Amino acid sequence: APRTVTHPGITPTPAGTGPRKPPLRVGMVGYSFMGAAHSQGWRTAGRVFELPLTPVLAAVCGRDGEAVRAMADRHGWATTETDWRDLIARDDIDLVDICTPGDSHAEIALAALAAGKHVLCEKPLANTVEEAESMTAAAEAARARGQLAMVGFNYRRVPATALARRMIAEGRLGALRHVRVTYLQDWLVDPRFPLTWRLRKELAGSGALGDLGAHIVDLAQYLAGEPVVGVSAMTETFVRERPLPAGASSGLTSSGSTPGRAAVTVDDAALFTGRFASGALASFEATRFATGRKNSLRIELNGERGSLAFDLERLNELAYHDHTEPGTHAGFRRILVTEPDHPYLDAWWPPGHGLGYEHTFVHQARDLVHAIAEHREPKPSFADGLQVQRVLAAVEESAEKNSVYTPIAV
Ligand code: SOE
Repeated sequence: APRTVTHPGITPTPAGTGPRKPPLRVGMVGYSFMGAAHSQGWRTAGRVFELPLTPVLAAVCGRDGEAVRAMADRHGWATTETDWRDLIARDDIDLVDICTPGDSHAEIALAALAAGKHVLCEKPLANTVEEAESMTAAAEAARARGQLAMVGFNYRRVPATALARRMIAEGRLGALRHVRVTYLQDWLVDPRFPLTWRLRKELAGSGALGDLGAHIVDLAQYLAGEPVVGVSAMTETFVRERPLPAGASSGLTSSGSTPGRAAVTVDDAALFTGRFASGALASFEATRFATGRKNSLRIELNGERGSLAFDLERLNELAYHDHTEPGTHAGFRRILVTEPDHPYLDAWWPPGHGLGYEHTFVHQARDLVHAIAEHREPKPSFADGLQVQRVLAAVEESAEKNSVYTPIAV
């Protein structure tokens, strides 16, 4: 039987109105939480933004044929595959979008690049520095052949964080002194929560560190415009054994458990301090045990001319303190990041109408399409993902050595 399943009623309709642009035919591997988020991105980008290429939801791949077909129907993918090798072998796919757990990122990305595809890979880029190095080397070789690769750190694409980057690049903070960043969730507090893939080192690479820490390291480096060059860290696994899960899950939700139990092999929380190349100091906290904190990513940057602060739970706002103003009325003020001259916002709703989490994936698709059409390296590149991976590895090394300061090669 043919393994490619075409869906009656779903044709790979290019999104968007206006004159038809050449298609960018996307094949996505993985169809759970991130697969759904990326689907929204690919489906919507060409409907909102004027794009040079039209994303086409050509194929989605997952091992469970029935489940992946249901996902394809729901999200508008034209065909399904049950083996990613078949997806990559297809000559009607231009870009492979990897939304699987970290243990398969390197293998799929290397095969996709070798097959001539562009690649988008979810964060963290890989589970180890070695894998990230081989992916980066392959991406650089592929770039010479006109193929491009990007890693999916979507929080760079919140309009408020993109505006923060613009303001920092304009020099509004002056020399940076402090970066303070936390990413707090609480979905693991219950010790009965089962041992899903996110709690197994061989699948996820690490725990809160790779899942949440990767985001805040990338965001801090992106906003600061420079790398972290050394860290001093502590990690902890508070609940060391958990029940085995009853069925498949996105890793974040419990689909019930079995009587069996096994060891948790990743960290529940990671705390570290870091030093930037310029000498600015940073503190990082990533945890799945901060009761009451659901998806709380906060970053504050203090420079000699001013400060900026962002909170993902109020993502349409950016707080700004201009320290050059007279002290009598200086202080943090709230910028509502909903205006047409703010990043990404000219294409959305009339001024004042806010955006949410899913829009970051639309912006990610938009930015990647532009980079591909304009033959520019997309950011964050695999090299940026590798740099984050080096920080994560240094955190683990430092934590193992009782927080000894661990330098990072940049
Ligand atoms: C779970 O901790 C998670 O879904 C992460 O995997 C995502 O990268 C983050 O954006 C939200 O939280």
